[in-house]
Amino acid sequence: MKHYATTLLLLGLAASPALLQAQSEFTLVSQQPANPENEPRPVFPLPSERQVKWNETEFYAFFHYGMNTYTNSEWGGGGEAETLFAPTAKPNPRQWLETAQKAGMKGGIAVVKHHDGFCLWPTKTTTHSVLNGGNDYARQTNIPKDFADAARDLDMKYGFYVSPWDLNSAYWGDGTDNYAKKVFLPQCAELAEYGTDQFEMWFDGATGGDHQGYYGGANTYRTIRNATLYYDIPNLRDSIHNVCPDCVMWGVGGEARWIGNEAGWAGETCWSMGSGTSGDENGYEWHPGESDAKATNRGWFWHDGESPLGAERLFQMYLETVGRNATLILNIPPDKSGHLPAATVQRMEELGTLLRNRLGNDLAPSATVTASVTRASGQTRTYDAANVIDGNKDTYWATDDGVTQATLTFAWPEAQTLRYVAMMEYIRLGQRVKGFTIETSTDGKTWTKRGGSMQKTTIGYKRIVPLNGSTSASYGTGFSARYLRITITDAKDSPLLHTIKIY
Ligand code: FUL
Repeated sequence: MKHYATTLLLLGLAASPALLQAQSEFTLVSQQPANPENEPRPVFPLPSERQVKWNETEFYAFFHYGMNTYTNSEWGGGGEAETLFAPTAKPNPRQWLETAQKAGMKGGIAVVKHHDGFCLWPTKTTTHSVLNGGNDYARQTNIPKDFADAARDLDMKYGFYVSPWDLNSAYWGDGTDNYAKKVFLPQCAELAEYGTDQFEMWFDGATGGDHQGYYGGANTYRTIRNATLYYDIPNLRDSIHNVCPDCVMWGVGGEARWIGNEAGWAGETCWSMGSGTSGDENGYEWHPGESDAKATNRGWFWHDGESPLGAERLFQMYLETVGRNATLILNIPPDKSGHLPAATVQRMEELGTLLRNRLGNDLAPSATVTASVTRASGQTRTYDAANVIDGNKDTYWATDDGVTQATLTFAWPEAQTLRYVAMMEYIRLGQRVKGFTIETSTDGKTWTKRGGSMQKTTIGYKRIVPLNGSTSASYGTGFSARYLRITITDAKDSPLLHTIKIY
């Protein structure tokens, strides 16, 4: 009866001109666009081009240097006399970046203004700057210029930390929009002039509160309610992107997120959407994680007597951040001479050696790789398993749309000693993988699961799995095997992997 009534209703509707019109529109919408390359359908949200490039920077340095270096402080109050800034030598950003490069880092972010408001460049926006510093080295200091020049010379990425909170400025938190208009946006514009090739501007989200500030002599406590509105972030983001198209606006800027701790770890499950250590599988915006961590045992700024953490601990941080779909910005503070101390330089060299020795000799290209399922080729491109070992990040292995389980098997003619597997998704079409396993075998018949009790869920931009399941003692003796099998057990849609490296 119900079926009969529905049929009548449909017949009646079919005669209506409105429905005919709707039907023809529907037909148009449902026509599939030509897809000669048989490219997989995207899984939204997608990253912007600048976010992809930013992710490729992976591991970079943070350099906290400024007024606090000379006052043994972490958060100055903003009323410090400019003359207290008095480097004992000419600050040397080139040495900072050279050291970072030795550690295997691809770039760095220099703090050029911290919350105390003291500017490390000859700004026109305030007198609280190097121009009124305590000696000739101070007055000749221009960190953004020297930093950008050195980075270009060394072929490294660079960017600046410019604190939106400003404990020196009379305007900050005064109930008007003067601060954004007269100080903060002009400062960002000045900094953009030091190079259109910046990869990140770092904006901390501090909103004032229970820390007393100078605020132009008011010596009081101030708070703002909404950082995004107060700093006019949408406007700032557009203006910076007009000048620096690849510059990701971190933090309040909204294009990359804080990983939720300062201890150098991301969640084993880590989505590039949402917030915090694990992100959100269903987040509606691409918002990848960056982990800011200290390589020394005290504050962000240099304090006499401090020392760098051990290379093994730093390597563990690397595995728990870069190896878990986050970037790692590792802080190495210059001392009062404006140089990195010898102990820091040595530790960074040790870290670089560990990274090269452990994650530098990829065994995957010497294997034959086969997939249980492979997407049909397009006119000029394939989606074959071999794409994951061709050294090209633009070619990837894929299954057909909707096929979310598949295996990739690596086979070597001789047994290998295996310790780590690094996998990378083709994130331009979205983050997809939700579950995987890794197994090894000596005969291709009996398989043993590897990676201990670690969650084998997300991959994202990059996931590195220590096969012994430990990030703190990951190297060990390794596992002897002729075969390694990766099984994608669950994904939002066809898994797309562009690179797999096996060490
Ligand atoms: C925080 C700041 O308050 C710290 O001083 C430091 O700069 C850190 C990296 O970000 O939000």
